[in-house]
Amino acid sequence: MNELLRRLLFLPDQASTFARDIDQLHYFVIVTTFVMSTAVGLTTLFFFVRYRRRSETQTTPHIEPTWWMELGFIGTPLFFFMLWFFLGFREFVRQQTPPSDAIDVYVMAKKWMWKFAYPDGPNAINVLRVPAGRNVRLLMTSRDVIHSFYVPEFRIKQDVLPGRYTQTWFNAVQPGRYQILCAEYCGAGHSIMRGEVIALKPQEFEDWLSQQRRGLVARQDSSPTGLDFAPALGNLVDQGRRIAAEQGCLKCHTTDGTRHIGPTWLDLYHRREKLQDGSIIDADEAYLTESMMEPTAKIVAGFQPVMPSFQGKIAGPEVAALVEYIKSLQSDVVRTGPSEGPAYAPIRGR
Ligand code: HEC
Ligand SMILES: [Cu+2]
Repeated sequence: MNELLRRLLFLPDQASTFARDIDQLHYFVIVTTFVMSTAVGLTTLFFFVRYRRRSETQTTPHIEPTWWMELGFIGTPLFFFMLWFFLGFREFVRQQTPPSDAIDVYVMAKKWMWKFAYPDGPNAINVLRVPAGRNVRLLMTSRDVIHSFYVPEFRIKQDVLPGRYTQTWFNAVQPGRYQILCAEYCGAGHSIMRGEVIALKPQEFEDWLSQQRRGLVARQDSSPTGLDFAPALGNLVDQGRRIAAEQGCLKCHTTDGTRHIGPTWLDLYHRREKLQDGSIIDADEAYLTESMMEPTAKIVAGFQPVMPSFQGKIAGPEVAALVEYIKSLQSDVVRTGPSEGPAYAPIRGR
């Protein structure tokens, strides 16, 4: 049944763990609306014949529908609309919530290509290699205009915006090659902005990754400074450390837990940060990026809004490197004993 409907509707293969559920909702909506509109059409035809005007003097009687008829006419469509909304929303939330065991890949879109960067390894253009059967999270940003990352076989489509990160995730059920399209009209080359997901067997993926890493090390060794080709290649965390120093972030931020002009970066990732307006946010990738691009959008409680905006001063890959660097600053020792005063508002775990 699934296969028949999929073919009838010309839908592509179902290659991710989302695909079947999304399609099932699709079939449900299509079949219900199809049945209903056919019923309405046939009833209309029947009424044409049955209640046609028979004489010149015939008039239409006035009919007062009963309350239960009204209830039926309003309630039935409402019930279906609410049901679709509920099922769709559940699926939406699932797609918006990447599982915590996912591997991360940074995606940078620009006119007219897709760049993929693995946190501790290689970069690639237009080809995204992932292991089949594993959860993969994509952290995406654009260098110029709005693009949209779309893989029809996976049933995922997510807008990619300049100056901020959006995320999506997927789990490719089988090794294979799947087309990536841009689903947001982004200029003259929009239709050639194509890429490919190559889902490999997990072992093949590991082999590819370690081969790429060896290649990186070799290239790094042969370059006199070791940094010549950065930020195109190399370890994102190391790049981030270098960029933070170059851009002067460390004049205001520390990485050892002490408070300076700005909050410390130690344990910043996923810290539950209290803002000046009293709200509490989770310091995820999106928040970290926003803090660099629009520092005044969310001011951390207890600090002055003195941080300059880095919008346009640091490029997409550099932002990714800074985020990875901040994420790498985790203290795994939990300090016990008397506190030395807050390095930041200690609201974690409240
Ligand atoms: C002039 C000092 C200054 C510089 C330079 C500076 N910052 Fe900040 N930064 C601050 C202050 C003050 C805050 C807290 C107030 C706020 O939220 O705007 C802050 C907040 C942040 C936050 C949010 C921290 C939190 O605890 O929620 C991040 C992330 C951040 N900065 C990153 C950077 C990066 C990356 C750079 C360099 C590219 C940088 N900052 C450069 C002063 C600075
Ligand atoms: Cu595009």
